[in-house]
Amino acid sequence: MNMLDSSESLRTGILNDKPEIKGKIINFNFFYNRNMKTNVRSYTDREILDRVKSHARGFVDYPDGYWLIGIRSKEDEFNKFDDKFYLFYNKSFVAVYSGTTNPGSKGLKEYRDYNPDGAGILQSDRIVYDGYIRGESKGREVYRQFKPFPYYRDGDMDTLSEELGEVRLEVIHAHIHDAKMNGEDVDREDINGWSLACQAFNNGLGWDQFMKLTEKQSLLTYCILKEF
Ligand SMILES: [Ca+2]
Ligand SMILES: [Ca+2]
Repeated sequence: MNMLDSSESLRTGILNDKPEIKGKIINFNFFYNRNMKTNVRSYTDREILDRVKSHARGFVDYPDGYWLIGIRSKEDEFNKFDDKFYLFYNKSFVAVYSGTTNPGSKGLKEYRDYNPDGAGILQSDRIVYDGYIRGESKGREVYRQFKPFPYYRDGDMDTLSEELGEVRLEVIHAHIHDAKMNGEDVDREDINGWSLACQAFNNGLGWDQFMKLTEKQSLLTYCILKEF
């Protein structure tokens, strides 16, 4: 099978608008906003798969079906959608999107409005199997967190999103969702209140594609890696 090289795709910046259907897998050369600007470097599929196996705490095996990997930017630019989401189908790369795996200004600076201990930061280098379920949040379809994903509370009020203090383990409604306004794609750059711990895609077209590809899948495995 012709495996895709995601790093090559990202470098060339070509949008393939005719997905090639191979068995159950819909292969895009890649799909993301051409103007996607993240601070995460590009990877080959193999690099990502190997890293999940060697670094994601909780790893047992590669999930069947679709699963998602967030890669958290080392640069950690304040309040920016500077991370990436890689969609795989078992061990095959499907697509890459931009977004955030960490809260923005509202979460980091105004967490006292909703939690006295700090902004929720999901743990990186961690995988949780079938921890998300397709459902509804604020009137639109999302993947809802329904199993605990280890997380931290960052309460130091600086501009960094950090894994500080004890590891906590409850469901904190850190859903996987879009960042549209009333269903309209505005291709946001600033996180503001769009993530208080949530995993948010900032490009609406990419989000729609992700949700279309995964529409028959109720449960989703999610992994977060630190940029490496
Ligand atoms: Ca980030
Ligand atoms: Ca901080």
